[in-house]
Amino acid sequence: HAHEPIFAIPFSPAGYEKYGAHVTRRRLSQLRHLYGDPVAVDQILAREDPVVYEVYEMPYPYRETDLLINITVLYPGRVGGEPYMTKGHFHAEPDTAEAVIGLEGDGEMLLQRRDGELRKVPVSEGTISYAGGGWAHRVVNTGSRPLVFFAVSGANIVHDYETAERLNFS
Ligand code: M6P
Ligand code: ZN
Repeated sequence: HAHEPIFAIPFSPAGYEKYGAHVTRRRLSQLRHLYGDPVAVDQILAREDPVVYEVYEMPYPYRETDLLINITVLYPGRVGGEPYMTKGHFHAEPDTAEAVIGLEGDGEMLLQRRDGELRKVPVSEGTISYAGGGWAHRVVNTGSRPLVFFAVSGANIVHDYETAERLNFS
């Protein structure tokens, strides 16, 4: 059955890429609303449009009973006083959990519930962090090296960026 994938690939962005991963590159110009200092954003964009993070994902026709597995490389950098971060999202419909395993580097996952409650857990080489359903999650690179992490969730998720953007992990 073509829709029931079996594979074993190296546990790294390069391994994913070698086996045909789809790579999504997020540049600062697409992420400017995440940062509190618009002048700092414009100063950087006047020179260059840096890649802030890349998500490597195997291009399967996922069914909702599959597992979504991706590797993200979140580069080190700052915008004003704030470190590079992912957009962050809720899993809507249904609220599925996600586990994140740190492979390289140092950072944190910010979690926020719809009622506003905010938490923070480490995402570093050798940690496994777990976001139960109902917690929006954003990863922040607090270190000076790329933060590389593996994430796994049910493939039934729908990314809700709007609600997370409204609450903004603040
Ligand atoms: C993690 C997971 C992925 C997500 C990625 C980038 O790897 O949560 O599902 O795609 O981070 O984060 P975002 O989708 O919020 O930009
Ligand atoms: Zn997620």
